[in-house]
Amino acid sequence: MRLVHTADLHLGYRAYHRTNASGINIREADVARVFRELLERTAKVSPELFLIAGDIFHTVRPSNAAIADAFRQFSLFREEAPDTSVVIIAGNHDSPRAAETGNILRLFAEIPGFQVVHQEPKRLRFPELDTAILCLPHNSLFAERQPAIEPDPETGINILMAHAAHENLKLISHYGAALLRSSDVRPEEWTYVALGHYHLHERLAPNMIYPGAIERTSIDVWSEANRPKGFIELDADDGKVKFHELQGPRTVIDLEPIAGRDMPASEIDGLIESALESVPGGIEEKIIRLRLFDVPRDVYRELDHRKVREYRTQALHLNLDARPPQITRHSGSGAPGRRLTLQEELTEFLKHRWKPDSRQVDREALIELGLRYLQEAEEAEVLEDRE
Ligand SMILES: [Mn+2]
Repeated sequence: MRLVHTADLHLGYRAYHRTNASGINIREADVARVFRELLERTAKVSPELFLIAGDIFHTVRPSNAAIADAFRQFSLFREEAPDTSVVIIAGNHDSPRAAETGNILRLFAEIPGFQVVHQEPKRLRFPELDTAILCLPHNSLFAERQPAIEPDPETGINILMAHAAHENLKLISHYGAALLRSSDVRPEEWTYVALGHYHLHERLAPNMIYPGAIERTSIDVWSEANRPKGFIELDADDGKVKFHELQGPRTVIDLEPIAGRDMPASEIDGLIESALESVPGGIEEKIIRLRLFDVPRDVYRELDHRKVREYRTQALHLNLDARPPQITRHSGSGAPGRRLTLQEELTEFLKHRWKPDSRQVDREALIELGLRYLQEAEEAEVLEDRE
């Protein structure tokens, strides 16, 4: 029995306020294109099972266009791979907080061969494959009564599929996801553990894997620079795992920061130019960040901003992130002498120093909200153009 495992599609994701000739946000179009590549290549593999471990959509209420496109593509997939059973679970991005809101993912259960688990834990059985899949969507892990995470002794191939943050991940914050403890999930008891939520490809055990998101859609998109995107193929009979790299994701480059201490603006201009010119194949259509450390505001103002604007029109997105010299105030966090990013500062403050008036406040949700606002501000290029 062979299966394909993917997660974190984030259909409908948008960023940078740049549209293509059809008026569609370019990043949304990127995600849709890579989604098509994923389905075409999965159909070529023609597995018995196709598992999608949550975050199909970027938001609980995706646009009609994103819903219609997903439905169309999944229906085409059905025609291309009529013998593949598809199992979808909901993630934190596509699980409404109130159950009565209803989950848009249920729509896909209308397609023959598709099953969707979006709320309660559920074990799906495929007797002809001697396979059982225990599905743990995001909301199921917050239920008062926690599901027993145990394989089915009657079935030969047992698969666990969950959308959660495994505690062995080196994450700063889980951004509202459920935490999966090592003591709850013992991979040696399962044929395979198919995880979703973490956007980087990560193999926590030979048979316990995060495939990673199919495009670079994280709040901190720079954490996904230079890391391959792809999906997993598993041969459940011999345990062989193959990572298929996707070709379509847009290039994201986080350039080596420039240390601008005691430099005149002209010298920094030169370093910016050579850094951007060092990008293989040029900066055109790419997503690029270049950090300038220890550049005082008056020096920053003197940079050649006309040139910078030119670079900005060539790249899809250029984040020229200048930080004035400042002594790190929070000892123990971050590298010595390095100023915290706004994102880090916000997370650190809300996590450790801020005392809420009410116990009702969901700290993780607030951090996520704050980070999202910062991202939106960054997308509007407000933060970049502080001159
Ligand atoms: Mn996700």
